[in-house]
Amino acid sequence: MEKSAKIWMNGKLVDWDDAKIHVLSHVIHYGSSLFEGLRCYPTAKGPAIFRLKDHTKRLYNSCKIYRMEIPYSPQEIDQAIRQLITVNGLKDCYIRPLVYRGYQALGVDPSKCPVDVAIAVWRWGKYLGQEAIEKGVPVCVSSWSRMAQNTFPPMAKAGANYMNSQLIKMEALMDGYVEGIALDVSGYVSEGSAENLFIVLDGALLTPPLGASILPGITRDSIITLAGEMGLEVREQLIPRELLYIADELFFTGTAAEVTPIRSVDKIPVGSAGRGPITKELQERYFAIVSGKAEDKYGWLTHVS
Ligand code: PPE
Repeated sequence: MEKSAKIWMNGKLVDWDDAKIHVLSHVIHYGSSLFEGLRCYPTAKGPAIFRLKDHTKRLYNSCKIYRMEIPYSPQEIDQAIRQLITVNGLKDCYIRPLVYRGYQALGVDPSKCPVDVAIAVWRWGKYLGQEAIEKGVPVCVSSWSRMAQNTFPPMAKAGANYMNSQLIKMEALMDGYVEGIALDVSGYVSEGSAENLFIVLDGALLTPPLGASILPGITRDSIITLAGEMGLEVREQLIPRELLYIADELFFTGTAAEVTPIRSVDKIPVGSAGRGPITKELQERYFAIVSGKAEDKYGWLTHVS
């Protein structure tokens, strides 16, 4: 990965190579971390963070679910992110805020361990490859299911949930795909290892509901809004696996993946096996907003300075 100069740790700016924690920190043993992922894009008015307040809100929600109190206000976190981007001199970066149970005592009960906060920023290119945005990616349906809703709450963006994501991703890569789509424990379509999923079918846009073990994606929410602007009917509904094979278009959304078309599922071509017209139009609207080229009607951009 491309190193930056500084990382924010518990209110201090430390050198990238010195941003270390103790090996007996609670998080390392029991996965007790909650995190976010945002992107900052270059615009004509300087670098702008996409949906900063919504990401910070989701971080607080994730921590609330796990009874973790963040020792900073949301305003302090937002300010720290902006300061960090400026200090590192970045225009275009990925932002990773992380809240975790630190070093004090081992044992499952986290209550004795401090709640530590770190924020890192670095340059991160196209998540699923350079070509993916135009040509789409080949994916499979994973043999792994997403965790059941009453096991690891999927609405919390917890580090531990990504053990499930890793199984999905590794299997997909080993089998020659770029990504895997997981079903939920009832057999309905859930999401990719790190992306939400949309289906275009007969001119309507379908996406799994919150109860299908998905992360409530902020890109997902943005796409639902942009689809509404285009006059598309959007339905959050349970999606049977076979709809993936007969969809007109399919695409992933996520901060890292942005809007990435899917060109095949289990080697069955999706539509014309490339980027479909509705996907393309949604992509264009999305990229126009994040880059400040389209009017920021919803107040989604926060300028760094
Ligand atoms: N589902 C999962 C499981 C997920 O991890 C992400 C984001 C999404 C959906 C989309 O959410 P949003 O970014 O709010 O639209 N995954 C983040 C982490 C990726 C990583 O490899 O790390 C991301 O895209 O930043």
